[in-house]
Amino acid sequence: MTSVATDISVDGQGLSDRLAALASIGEIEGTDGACRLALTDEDRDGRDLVVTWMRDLGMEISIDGIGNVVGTLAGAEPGPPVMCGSHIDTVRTGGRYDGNLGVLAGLQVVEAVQRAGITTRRPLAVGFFTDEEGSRFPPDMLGSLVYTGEMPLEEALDIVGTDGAVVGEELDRIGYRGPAPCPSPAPHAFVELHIEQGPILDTEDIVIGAVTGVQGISWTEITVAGQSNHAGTTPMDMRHDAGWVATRIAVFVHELATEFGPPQVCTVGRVELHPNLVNVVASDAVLTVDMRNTDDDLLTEAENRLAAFLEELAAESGTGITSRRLARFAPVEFDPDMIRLVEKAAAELGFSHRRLCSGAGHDAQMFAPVCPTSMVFVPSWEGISHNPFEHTEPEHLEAGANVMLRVMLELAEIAEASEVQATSGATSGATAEETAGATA
Ligand code: HGY
Ligand code: MN
Ligand code: MN
Repeated sequence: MTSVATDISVDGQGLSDRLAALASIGEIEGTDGACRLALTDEDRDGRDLVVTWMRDLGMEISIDGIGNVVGTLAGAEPGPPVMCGSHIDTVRTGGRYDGNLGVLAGLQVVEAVQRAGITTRRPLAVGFFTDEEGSRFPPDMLGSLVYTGEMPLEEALDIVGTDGAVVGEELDRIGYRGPAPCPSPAPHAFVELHIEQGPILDTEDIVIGAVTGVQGISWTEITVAGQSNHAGTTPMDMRHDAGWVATRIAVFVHELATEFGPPQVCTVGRVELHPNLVNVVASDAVLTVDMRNTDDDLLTEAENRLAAFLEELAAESGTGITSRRLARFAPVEFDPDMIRLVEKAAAELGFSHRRLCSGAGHDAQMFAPVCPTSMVFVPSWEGISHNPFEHTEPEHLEAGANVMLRVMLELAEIAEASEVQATSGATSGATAEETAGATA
């Protein structure tokens, strides 16, 4: 078994070309971004394109009952693969790189391995997981939740989306309810390349993030039942105004985040009023609250403070307020050896790097309990994401993919190599300006 480090690298231009081709599906006019909400026709078309690329690479395709797709390149020996992957569904204001980068960089890794005539001991796998965004069908990371056994398949198939569609019916409609059983066997290891989606790497001018974990996530949907009334004739003290209540909730959670301080964040991202007319006091409101913190106790405290506020507000406003949890994930820590592997690969390739915790949720957090897992981050320009103007420099995309390639080769081990130029094994390039293992 050849275990020397190799100096193979991915085709950076090929990666950018595939990202552009995928972004053309559901493209958002005048931007680099795309809208491919989970299980829509655009998602189906994106899936078809990536499956075609996987087949062109000679990968064996597996589609499971929730529509997760995994392409596998055989290794010299059978057994659990070294897996990379992410998602190709987007939010409505999706950027070109969120999720897509981790999947398409995986295909570049496979291509580079084939080009170099390398056979790895373990199989290599690239996956894309259904409905990672969760914005149409909550919770987020739905596909990887089912893949790793955290949610029963039947429960996931029954989920009703924000538009009233049902997951199982939409999977059937787009032809992606596959035969592979859920949950799936755990991979040997899992690594996800992703844009940071926050400002840290960009601000500090650092190329690679060795991700230590993911912060806790809490999504709540709140329904307010008031009374529609005339906007002109109804005295203020006679109103049961769902619009006003929804606004009070948004102000409350914003002030709660300020009171707790970083890393606590709170977001009211969705508000629907009924009848939503200029001259009618709103009778109904449905809104969502997204709360996150790296500390699970603080996140629970924030949830409790919100619940108590809703009780007070219902009494004060004379409205009925109910809520339901859409998602709740405790903070996750990644495998220390995997984190070090990412740092080692970045250092060997001469990239500046630092540790940080992920503010966003990712499929990797679902794999952390079942196999050694970590993530590789690359910078997001101005920290912008979930925005069609999301941007990452091509050289950073390539850097991240090469770090992931090196991590995967280390984990999969090289069984045969026809054109490997063994390097001395010493680290090449500048020593990374490794900063202390601070987390965000
Ligand atoms: O919500 C998230 O953090 C991810 O984008 N699904
Ligand atoms: Mn993502
Ligand atoms: Mn996202």
